[in-house]
Amino acid sequence: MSTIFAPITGRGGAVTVLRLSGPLSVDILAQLTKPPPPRRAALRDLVFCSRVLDHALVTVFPAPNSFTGDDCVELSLHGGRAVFAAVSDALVALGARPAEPGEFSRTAFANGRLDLLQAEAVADLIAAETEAQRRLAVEGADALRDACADWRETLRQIIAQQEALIDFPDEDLPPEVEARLVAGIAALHNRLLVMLRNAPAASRLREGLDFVILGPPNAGKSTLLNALAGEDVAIVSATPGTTRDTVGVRIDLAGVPVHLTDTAGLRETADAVEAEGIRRAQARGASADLVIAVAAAPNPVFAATPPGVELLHVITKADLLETPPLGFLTVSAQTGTGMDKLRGVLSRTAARLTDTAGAAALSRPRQTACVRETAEALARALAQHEPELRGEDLRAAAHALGRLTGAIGVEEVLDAVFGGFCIGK
Ligand SMILES: Nc1nc2c(ncn2[C@@H]2O[C@H](COP(=O)(O)OP(=O)(O)OP(=O)(O)O)[C@@H](O)[C@H]2O)c(=O)[nH]1
Ligand SMILES: [Mg+2]
Repeated sequence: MSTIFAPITGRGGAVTVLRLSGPLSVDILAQLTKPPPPRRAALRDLVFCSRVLDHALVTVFPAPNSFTGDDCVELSLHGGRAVFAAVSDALVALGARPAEPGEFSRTAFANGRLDLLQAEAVADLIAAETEAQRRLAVEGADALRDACADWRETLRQIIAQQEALIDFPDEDLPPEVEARLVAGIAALHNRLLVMLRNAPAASRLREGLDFVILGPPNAGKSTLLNALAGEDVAIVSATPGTTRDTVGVRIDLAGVPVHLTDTAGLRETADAVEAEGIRRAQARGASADLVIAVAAAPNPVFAATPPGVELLHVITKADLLETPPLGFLTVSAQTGTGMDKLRGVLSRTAARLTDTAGAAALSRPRQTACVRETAEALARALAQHEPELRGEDLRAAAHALGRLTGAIGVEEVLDAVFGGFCIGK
């Protein structure tokens, strides 16, 4: 087993914490300085080849009570590339190697310190940009682990009843035993279906929503994007056809992360570059969670929008109107009229599209796939009248469910989960 190291703090700070994990950790530390007693932070000079590398705060976490479950050493070094490079070189010379992305978490998983749902939740928490994402990572993941433990226990009991059904001859068993078993499978199947229905909302919250502004040239799209972003992101000018490429910005709508995109004005054009911009605008619109279709006062004409996408019609340049038309959201990005109302409508839409009804949430494709496979195996079990064959389907369900937490570890699942982590996790 190798001894690995990586920084566990971001670059650019006054301090970089470097974690060393594996069987040689304490020996390596002993060659740089006198190791302090376990779990006691001590200030030490790190000396290698008679050179002082840094004055660092050093802590030793003996196995198994460490992040990875192996012996760990944490060095709080002074920030900066040179210190980190010098200490890294010394660690390599003493037998350690740089950790792969996600390798600390993977080791923690292998040592039973984390299950896969917890590891994914840690990654999500580190990546969370908004309050709703933070809550999904903390509360959603806890609720999902509880639900998962509950499903596994229910399935274990169902499988035990099923075994009993096979082991005892027909005449010994009252008929309601089988009826109860089938009802139990159906109830569990239903609970999984409810969870699967909420999955798109949870995954949209994890990844962020995609809102796209579409409309004719000069309708005030770029001005609207800048006003909603609160910064000058896109170029605004009185010349129609100013925006050519799509311009995106991340905004936070009441805790939900939204990627807001400004696009080229939609019109017939002979200009090849503008035509490509319009093609991109339509493509972005077609895959959006919401298209904000804009048209400018005083004569608003909306451009054709992609079919099958949720639409919000907004009339811009309200300051050029005497009386706003009824039934339309009317805003002026220039004077601010109607902007609060628009923000409110957008926030409510974002909240609705990411609403998991407070339930435990499957936010990753991997999790959804495990639960879908489990539900499919249960559906097959329900359609099965031969107890032996039903037993097969139930075992397949248990296997698929086991992969959700990693209780049944399959190498490629582990690679997929931990490969998406960054170095130092
Ligand atoms: N009076 C008024 N003018 C506006 C408003 N919003 C934008 N404008 C003006 O309308 C013109 C076009 O604005 P843009 O935001 O560049 O419009 P666009 O839809 O992005 O245009 P293209 O990129 O060419 O498609 C500019 O001169 C803006 O100053 C508004 O609320 N009121
Ligand atoms: Mg523009």
